[in-house]
Amino acid sequence: MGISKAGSTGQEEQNRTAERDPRTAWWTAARFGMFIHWGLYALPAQGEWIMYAQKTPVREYEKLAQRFNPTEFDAKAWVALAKEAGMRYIVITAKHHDGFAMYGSKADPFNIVDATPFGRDPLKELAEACAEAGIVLCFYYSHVIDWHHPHALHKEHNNTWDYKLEEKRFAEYFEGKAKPQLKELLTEYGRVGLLWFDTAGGLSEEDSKDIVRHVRSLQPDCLINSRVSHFMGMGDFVSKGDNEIGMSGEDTRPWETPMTLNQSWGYTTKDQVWKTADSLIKKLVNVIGKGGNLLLNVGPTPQGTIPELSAERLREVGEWTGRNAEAVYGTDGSPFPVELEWGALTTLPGRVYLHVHNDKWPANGLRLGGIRNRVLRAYCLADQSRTELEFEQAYDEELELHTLEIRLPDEPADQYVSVVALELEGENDFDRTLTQMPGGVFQLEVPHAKISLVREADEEAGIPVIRGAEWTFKLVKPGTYELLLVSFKRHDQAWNGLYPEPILLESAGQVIAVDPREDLADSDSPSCQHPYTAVLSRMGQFTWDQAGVHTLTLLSSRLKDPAPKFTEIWHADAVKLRALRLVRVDG
Ligand code: H79
Repeated sequence: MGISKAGSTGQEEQNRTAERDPRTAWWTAARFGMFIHWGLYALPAQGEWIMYAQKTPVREYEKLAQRFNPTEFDAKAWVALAKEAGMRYIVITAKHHDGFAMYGSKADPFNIVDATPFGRDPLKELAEACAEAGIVLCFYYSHVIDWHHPHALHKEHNNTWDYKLEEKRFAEYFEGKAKPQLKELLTEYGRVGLLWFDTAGGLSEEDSKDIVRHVRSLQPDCLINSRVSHFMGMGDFVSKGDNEIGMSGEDTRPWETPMTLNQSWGYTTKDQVWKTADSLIKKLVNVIGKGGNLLLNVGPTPQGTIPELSAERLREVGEWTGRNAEAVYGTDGSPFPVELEWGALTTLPGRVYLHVHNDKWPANGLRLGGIRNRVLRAYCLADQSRTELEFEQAYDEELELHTLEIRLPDEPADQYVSVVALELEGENDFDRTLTQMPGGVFQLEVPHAKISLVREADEEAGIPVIRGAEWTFKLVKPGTYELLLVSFKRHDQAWNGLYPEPILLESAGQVIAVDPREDLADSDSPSCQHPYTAVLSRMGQFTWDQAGVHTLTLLSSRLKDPAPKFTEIWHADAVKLRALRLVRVDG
C-alpha cells in the first residue's frame, strides 16, 4: 500500500509529555480552573459577541458603561465558589474583544474604573481575595481583536462599521494599547499565574514573539497559552479549541480544554442548554485521564453575581472533587493509550485511580491490562471505611500481558463517577504499548498511528492529499470485529461530501474500501460536545485469528498533516476523523 515509515508514534509523544517543565508544574497539578467571562456585554445578556453581531457603533456601545453598576459583586464570594468547586485558579477577562478593560487602566479610559458609575477595580479585589484563599489569579486578554480601538486588526473579525480596514495601522493599537495594558496587568496585580490570549488570526510571527518577550520581561514565570499565536509551538501550554477535548496522545505539551457550562461564555438569558453535573464530572475525568486541564466557564450577571444555575452545578462538581481530590490534583493521565469503555484513569507514584462511570458499572468485575506492579490493595475512594475489594492479577507469558481483575461492590460507591484506588508495590511500571484492554471494544485513535503521505494532491484533477494512518497494536482476543469509524461532525454540516473518497482499510491481507455513512450517533461520548456530534460509520468486518501484534492501515484525505505550521482555527473543520473502533462481534 506504499505506506512510508516516516512520522512519529504515540509512544514517543507519551515520553515527551513526561518531561516536566517546572514553570508549568503548578498549573498541571491544579488540573481544574474557573474561567470568567465578564464585561459590559453582560447588560444586553446575549453573550460577548453582541457588539460584533449587531454591528453596534462604538459610541452606542460605550453607553453601556454608564449603566454598568455591578454593586452585588463580591470578589470573596466568587473565589469561595471556585474553591468550593475544587478549582485551583481563576482566569478572568481583563479585556475581551469589545475592548473594555475590566480594571483601572491608565493606558485607555474605556475601563470599568473611569467609565462606569461602579468605579471599583474588580481585578484588584479579586487579586486580594485570591491571595487570601490560595487561588492563582490569571487574566484573559484579547490581544488582537479589539472592536473599540480604531487600529486593532484581525484576520477576520474587525469593527468595519466604525473604522475603515485600509486606514488601520496595527502598531498604533499594539504599541499604544495592548502592550501598555499588559504591562499594567503584569505590574499592578501581584503574581499573575498565566495570560490567556485568544484569536491570534493575522498576528505575524514577529509580533507574536514580541508579545511573549514583553510578558517574560515583566513576569518570567507567568505562563502563556498557545493562542498567543497561530504559529505552532508558541506559549507554555496548549489551549484546545473552545469546548474541544483532545484525543489521547494528541498533544505533546501540557494542554487544557476551555469549556462552557451551557453553550455560551458571556452572560446570556437566551441559552439555557446546560450540562448536568453528571456530564461535567465525566468530562472532567476524561480530560484529566488524558493528562489535560479543565478550564470551566461562568458568565456573571450585570449585577456582579454568578448565575445560580452555574453556581449550583459547580457546587455539585465540588462535592465530587472534594471526595476524590487525591485522584485529581497532581495526578498524571493514563499511561495506556486507549479510551476506556468504563471511564478514565489517573495515576500518582504508587497509585492508580480508576474513574468508573456509574452507568457503565461492570457488575461482573472490572478488567484492566498493563499494570506490571503487584497490587497491594484496592478500595473505593468514596467508601470511608476503605473496605478492601477482592482482585486477582495474572500474567500471560505468550502475549506478555499483565491483567488485573477487580470485584467491584454491587452498587457504585459515589455519585456519577466512582473512583477505585489501587495501591501498587514499588515504582510504577506500566505497559504503555498500544494494547487492547480486556473487554469487547478497542479504539485505535489517530494520534497513536504513524501518519504518512500516500499521494500528493492533484489540484487539476480535484484530488486532495491522501494520507495513511498505520497502527501497530496488540490484540488480546482473536476473532471477528466490526470496524466503526469515529468522526466528530459539526452540527451545522450535512454529512454528504464530508468524506470525498472511500476510506481504505487494510490488515492481515484483508482490504475494505467504504464510503463512510452517518450510521449511528454516539451520544455517550464524553469527549464530544457542542458544536460537534460524534458519528459512527460502519466500515465492515475484519477477522484476526491470532492474538498478538497486528498492523492496520487507514487511508483518507481527512488525515491531517502531522507537523502543520499553523494551529487549527477551532471549529473550522466540518468533520474530524478521530478513531477506528473495533467491536468484537462474538462477545
Ligand atoms: O472568549 C470566548 C469566545 O468569545 C472566544 N473564545 C472563547 C474562549 C472566541 N473568539 N472567537 N471565537 C471564539 C471563534 C469565533 C467564532 C465565530 Fe461567531 C463564528 C464568530 C462569528 C461566527 C460565535 C458564533 C461567535 C459569534 C457567532
